[in-house]
Amino acid sequence: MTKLPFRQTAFALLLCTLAGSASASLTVQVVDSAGQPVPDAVVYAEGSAPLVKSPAQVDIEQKDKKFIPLVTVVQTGTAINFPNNDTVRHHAYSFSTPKPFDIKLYAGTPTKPILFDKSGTVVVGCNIHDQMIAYIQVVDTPFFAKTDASGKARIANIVAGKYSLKAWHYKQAAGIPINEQTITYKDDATITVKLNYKAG
Ligand SMILES: [Cu+2]
Repeated sequence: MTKLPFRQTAFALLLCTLAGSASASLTVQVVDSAGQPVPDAVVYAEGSAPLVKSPAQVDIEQKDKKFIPLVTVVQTGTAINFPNNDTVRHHAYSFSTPKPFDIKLYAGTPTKPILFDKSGTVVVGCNIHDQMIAYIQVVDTPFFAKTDASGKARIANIVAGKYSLKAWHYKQAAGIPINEQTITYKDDATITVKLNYKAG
């Protein structure tokens, strides 16, 4: 094997490190008590790793008299816009403790986004259309994801460490504690979380 000059060796090592961190992820499969995959569940890993602030700009739009998406997960400190893409006006509000708010009857995008600065569940409704509902899970960690139709969520760019892995679903009755387990994450892994109730 040809010996690489130091600089090239260092560069190759750097590339390997970057490739490694880019691909590392934790996949979480969420099933309910009947073993059925649960879509739209929120999973998040709380640990002692230094927190990176996610500067993401998040939208919950209103279209066809629905909030889209139904479920949103954000890190504490994230601002969310509520653009109205319908021709009718909406009035988005919440009474939830982490962030009560009220965006009175409006069209288009409200001038100011709402800042979600405390963790917890925020249920959003529309004062005009009773059927409209959205759920926001605000979490104190940058390591979070939402399950897809097959009940799988991929937490990307999670770093090695010990975590409390939590799972929350909007159909879980108030008062049911959030599903929680302690995990040690090292490298790419898949973990199954079983909720203690039937989601379907
Ligand atoms: Cu409405």
